[in-house]
Amino acid sequence: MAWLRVGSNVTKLAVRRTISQAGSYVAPQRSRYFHATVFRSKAQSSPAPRPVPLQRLSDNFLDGTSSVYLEELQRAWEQDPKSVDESWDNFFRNFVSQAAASPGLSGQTIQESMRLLLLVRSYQVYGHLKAKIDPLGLEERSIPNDLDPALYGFSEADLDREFFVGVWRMAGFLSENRPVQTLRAILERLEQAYCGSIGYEYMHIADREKCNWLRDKIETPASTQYNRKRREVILDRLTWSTQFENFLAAKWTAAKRFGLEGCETLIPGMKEMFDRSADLGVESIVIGMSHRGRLNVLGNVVRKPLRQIFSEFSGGIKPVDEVGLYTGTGDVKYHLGTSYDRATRGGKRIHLSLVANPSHLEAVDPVVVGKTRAKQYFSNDVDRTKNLGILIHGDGSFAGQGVVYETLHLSALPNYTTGGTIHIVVNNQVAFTTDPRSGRSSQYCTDVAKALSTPIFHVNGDDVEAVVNACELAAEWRQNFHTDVVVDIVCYRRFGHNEIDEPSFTQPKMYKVIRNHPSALEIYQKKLMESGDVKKEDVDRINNKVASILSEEFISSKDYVPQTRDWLSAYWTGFKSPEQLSRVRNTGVNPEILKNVGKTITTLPEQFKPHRAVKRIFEDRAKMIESGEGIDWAVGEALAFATLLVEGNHVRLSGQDVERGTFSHRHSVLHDQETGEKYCPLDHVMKNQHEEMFNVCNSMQNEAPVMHFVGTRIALSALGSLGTKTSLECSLSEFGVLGFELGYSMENPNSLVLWEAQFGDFSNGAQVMFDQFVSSGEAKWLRQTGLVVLLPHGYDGQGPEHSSARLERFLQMSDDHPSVIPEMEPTLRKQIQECNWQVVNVTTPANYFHVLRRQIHREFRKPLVVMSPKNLLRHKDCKSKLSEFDDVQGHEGFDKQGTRFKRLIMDQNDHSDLEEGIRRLVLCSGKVYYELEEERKKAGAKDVAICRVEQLCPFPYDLVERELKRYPNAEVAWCQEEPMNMGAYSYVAPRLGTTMTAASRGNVDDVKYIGRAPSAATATGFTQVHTKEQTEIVQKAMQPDPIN
Ligand SMILES: Cc1ncc(C[n+]2csc(CCOP(=O)(O)OP(=O)(O)O)c2C)c(N)n1
Ligand SMILES: [Mg+2]
Repeated sequence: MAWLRVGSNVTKLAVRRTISQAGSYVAPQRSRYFHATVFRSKAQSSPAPRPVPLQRLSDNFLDGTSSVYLEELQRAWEQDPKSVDESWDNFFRNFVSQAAASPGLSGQTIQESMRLLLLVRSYQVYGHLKAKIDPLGLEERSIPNDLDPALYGFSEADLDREFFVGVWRMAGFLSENRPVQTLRAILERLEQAYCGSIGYEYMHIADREKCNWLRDKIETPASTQYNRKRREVILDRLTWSTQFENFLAAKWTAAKRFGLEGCETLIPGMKEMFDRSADLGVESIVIGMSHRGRLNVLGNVVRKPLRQIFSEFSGGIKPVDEVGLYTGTGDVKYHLGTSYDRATRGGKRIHLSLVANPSHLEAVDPVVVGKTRAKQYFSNDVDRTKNLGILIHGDGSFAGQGVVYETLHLSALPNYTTGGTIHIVVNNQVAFTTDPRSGRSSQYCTDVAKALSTPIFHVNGDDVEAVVNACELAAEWRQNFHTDVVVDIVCYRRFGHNEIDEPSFTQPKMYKVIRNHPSALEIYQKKLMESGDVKKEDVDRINNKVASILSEEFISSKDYVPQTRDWLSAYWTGFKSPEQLSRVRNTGVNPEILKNVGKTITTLPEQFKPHRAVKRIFEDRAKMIESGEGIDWAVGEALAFATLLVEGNHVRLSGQDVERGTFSHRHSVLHDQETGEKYCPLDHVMKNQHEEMFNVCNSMQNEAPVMHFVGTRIALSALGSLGTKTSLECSLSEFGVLGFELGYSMENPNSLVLWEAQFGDFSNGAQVMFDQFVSSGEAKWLRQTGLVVLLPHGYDGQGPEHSSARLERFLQMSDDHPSVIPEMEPTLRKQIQECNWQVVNVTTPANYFHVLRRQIHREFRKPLVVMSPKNLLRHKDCKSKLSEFDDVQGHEGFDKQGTRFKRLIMDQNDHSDLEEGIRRLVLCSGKVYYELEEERKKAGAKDVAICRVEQLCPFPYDLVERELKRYPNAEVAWCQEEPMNMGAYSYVAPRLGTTMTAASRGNVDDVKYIGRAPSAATATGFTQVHTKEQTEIVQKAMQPDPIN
């Protein structure tokens, strides 16, 4: 039966020729295909079939058995329509009624109907492979056989026969209400819809409603037409985009600007996308993009004043000397961020912010999404339609950088969704010097997005109207379906990677074509003038207007002086820059409030049936609050969250398994053991508390409903759709999730945003975030963040990947000076403000409480890295009294430092201001303290003092000096668990040395080291070796002989 399967080459050619000669049908030109694709060989082709009796028919789509079945089905239906399934009833009804209505249809067999359906479907699925999306026409790609009418048995003779192609519950071309048409008209329309300047990839989306919506948009011809007025606006915008680059090129001939030439249509595309989004309710857009075209987007889309851009381009003038003006270290011009309000075509106003980003491609992606999510929370945008995130990517980086997937992967998680990000790829078909063939394994650079049922519109970047159309469609999709969407603008890069690069070294063929290729503006001007929509005078008028404004702005740029810090925007008004003094405040809380919130967070609803062990934990917690004694780590943390919540702050804790806590200590969300329902005590510290005010997001998969208090009763809320604590998945990602939380934290200072690594060791998966954003973001871009990073740390014998948290990395990036002691007088101290971040390793629940509260109770924001404990979570001595949390003065537990964070904790042996008999002062940080204390007791080494440096960075010079004075005869040692080349030693030693010099106690050479020897691995994998090493460390710290 092989002859029945596929049409012969001869027939196929004939059909193609006939079709291509017919009117406006666009003939495929093989040389213009964009990317090579390997498809089935055509060698098995055979003669085209004519309609055959059903029982003899057998082909790919309908084997013999099914055709007989079909005939029988039709017969049965004719006798009784109800005897067949509803879908077949619909099918036959349409088929027969259409046949009756059109005499030309009488010859249409069921097999032909089925085959026609498959042909249409093939266009929907594979049409993009034939679309003319490459402006350069360089890459050949073969068209799949599936788009060949001959494959379906149609020949030239069928072109003018009439057919009906309706299908039940299908929109667009296949909708059941479609009129009867000739095969020629059907093919013509399919080519127009699917094989023009836009290639649509959407048939991988499983949802019928979404597919139908897109089919309707794609297959309805009217939706792609623009009237004269719109065309003039598009022309104006394209002129701005093109002339902006020309102007920069003419004025700064040798400067790197990563121009947009070759993709100038991005600007009208983005502007139309924003206009459409605003029409559909968007009020604020957060944009992230890399180098390419950034200046053009800043000037023409975000509307940063051109004079400012030109001024920065001329050398980046530092702002004038304003009192307290912090200018940081600055960044290159194509990394800076900004935000403005601008009017839209439809007369609305929209707020646009472009997030500052580092060179690291795509690293800004999760930051933008996190910031968007925070905006949605703070503007009560519950259906996520007012705030939108837009990411602009390069083709190489979109395909290559893993953080792209990590970001996409967050898009549907309830605690991370933003209701859809719009992605635009500036696909110039090259990455620096690398061709797509060598740069990715996939057909398209956008294939990663298909993992998420994301529609992808590949559009020819030379066809500005098609770009605008795809951008508008993306905006509509996002507002309708609240999921991600991708616009892939296939374009080229007119110049090299940057303007001083020679592209012909590596892409000679491509650049030969580019040299003679007209710009998108020239193409559009010609098209509009030929169509009569605009005249030569109109084109000249727009050109002259743009040129003269650019020149005026250039002249003004010479006198431009930036006056204000734009980082103090919106919620940040009144916050202090590193150069403006902000006084240290106490962070203790009124005892009554402490008791009240303490009660709320330790009491469970009566009907709730927790796990037995959890029940006990909560009973113990309740006792801690009641007695005011023995507060443990989890309660200390919960009290910090609860008190911040009652003060009106937002608290968000994110990370893998953070609900329960990796070490099963937190239990912030409880599960009813009978019903599976969840209960989160911290959701109830306020009356009518917003469900997202406390947001804990982890990787548990359970989708149980959440219990809410209604008065004294408990009600079960139905599963909400967006952003409720009903489905608490978090991606198993570090880079993406940390970036998200960073972006989230930057929106509003009145939010405590925490990211917890499963073990601190895994944080290096997010190293780019720490290096490029968290540690240096304020210095480069003047943006503050109070993000808290919790990194479980401590040597407990759990092996090399579960002990270290790489404390040394964080300290090595700290910018407090190792040999200069800053002003430390309490009323004048700006040490933390001037430092890039804080690194702490705290040892008591109360100190943890205060360090978290301190993040909010100050007039500036600074990232906080916490080496958080593991075994201290349950350590019998790691307990605090409730009085250490309160704001009462003069009672037990209130020392000179007041109830606030203690940067250093003095020896616990009640030492006086002068202890001449102490022979050694051991300084340490973190849980090793408790082991040292135990050994001191065991060894009876009362002449050894132990101080805890709770805040490593910035270094507490003043307090260390005080302790040095207290023990004038003591040998000074630093004790740590880590190997010598790791941990805090290399950071502490020079600073301790500086303090010793200041106190006339020697210098860095006099700092004694107690800890593990240098090592490549962070820890041993052998428990016995670990125990031996640990014992040696604490014994050495107490040894009678001096440390050498
Ligand atoms: C993470 C990272 N790796 C490498 C680079 C160096 N680099 C800068 S641009 C570029 C090519 C990017 O190609 P593509 O994404 O296609 O963008 P295009 O420059 O073509 O617009 C590379 C490799 C970088 N900036 N960031
Ligand atoms: Mg590229």
